Amino acid sequence: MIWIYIVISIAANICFADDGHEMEEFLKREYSLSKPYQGIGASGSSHWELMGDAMVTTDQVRLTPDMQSKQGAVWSRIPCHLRDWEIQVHFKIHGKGKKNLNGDGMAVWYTKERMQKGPVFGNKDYFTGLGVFVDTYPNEEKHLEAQKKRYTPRTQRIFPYVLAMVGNGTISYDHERDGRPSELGGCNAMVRNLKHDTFIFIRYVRRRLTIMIDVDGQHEWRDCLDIPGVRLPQGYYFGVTAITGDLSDNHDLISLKLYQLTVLRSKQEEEQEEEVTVPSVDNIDLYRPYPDAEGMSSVAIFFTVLFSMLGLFLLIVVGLVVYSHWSESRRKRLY
Ligand SMILES: *[C@@H]1O[C@H](CO)[C@@H](O)[C@H](O)[C@H]1NC(C)=O
Ligand SMILES: [Ca+2]
Repeated sequence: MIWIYIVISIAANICFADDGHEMEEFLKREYSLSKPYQGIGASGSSHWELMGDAMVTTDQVRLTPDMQSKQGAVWSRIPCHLRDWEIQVHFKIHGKGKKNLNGDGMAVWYTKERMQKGPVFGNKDYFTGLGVFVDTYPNEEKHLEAQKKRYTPRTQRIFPYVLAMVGNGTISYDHERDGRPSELGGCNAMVRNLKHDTFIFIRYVRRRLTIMIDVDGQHEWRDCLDIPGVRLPQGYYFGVTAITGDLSDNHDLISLKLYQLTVLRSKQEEEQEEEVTVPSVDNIDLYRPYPDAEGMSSVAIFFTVLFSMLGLFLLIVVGLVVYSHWSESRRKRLY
C-alpha cells in the first residue's frame, strides 16, 4: 500500500498540483461505472454495454439473479490504451443457497474479445487477455468427493477462491478443476452474503500484476497475488461477467473504477518494454506448482502398490486354502 501511495504522489507531483485530489485526477470516467448507471444497456448512449441476463437497477448492475442457468455481462465499449492502470471493483455476491450450494461466480476481464457468451463465468473460453475469477463453487472438490478421493493437504483450498489467469487464445479454462491447470495464483476470499462492502483491486504497473481484496469489512487491502513479468497488450476491453448453473447466486456489480497511473520509466526501461502483441507471463511454470491435483505423490504410489500386492497375496492364500478344503471334502465324498 505504501508503494502505491508513492507512485501516486510522485505522479501527482509531476502531473498536477498536489491539491489532495490526486486519486480524482486519475479516475478515468470513460472506463468507470458507478451509480446511477445512466444509459447503460441503451444502445450507443453509454460507455458500457449489457449482455445476457444482466439488468440495471437503481443500486447495482445485477449480472445474474439468484436463479439457475443464467449468465450476464457488462462490457466497456472502448478499448483501453493505458499502459499502467488500476481498477477497483465493488461487488456483492449473495443468495439463498447454503455454503457450497451456490454458484458459480463472477469474473473481471481485460481481454481482446468482448460481448461473447461462454462457459468461463459467462465469457468465452480460449479468451485472450487477463481474467480474474471469483469462483464460489468448488467443482474439483465435489468431483473428487464423488470419486471417493481426497485432496492432499498441499492442494486443498477454501472457497470462494479468487484466481487469476492469462489466456493467449489457445489455453482453455478447466471448469471441472476450477481453473487450476492454467492459474497464476490466487487466494481465499469469503465474499458471500456479507453485510459489509466487498472489493477487488487489480493493478497493472510496469508489467507487474497485483491483486488485492477488501472483503473483511476492515477497509484494508489484503494481498492476494503479486507477480512480475505479465505481458498484456494495450487496447483491450474491460468487462465483468457472471454465471449460474445448477446452483445460483445474485452476482451484483456496484461500481468499477479505473485509475490511470502515471509511472516514470528510465530510457533503459522504455527500451526493455517492447510492444506486446500476445499476452504471456514470464516463467509461467513457476506459478503452476500443482500440475495434477488428482495425481499421487511417490510415497502414496509406493504404499498403494505395496498394499495392492499384500492384498493380492492374501487373496491367493485364502483362495488356496478354500480350494484345498473344497478338493479334500470332494475327495472324501467320492470315497
Ligand atoms: C499460448 O500459451 C501456450 C502455453 O503457455 C503456448 O504453448 C503457446 O505457444 C502460446 N501461444 C501463443 C500464440 O503464444
Ligand atoms: Ca468452480
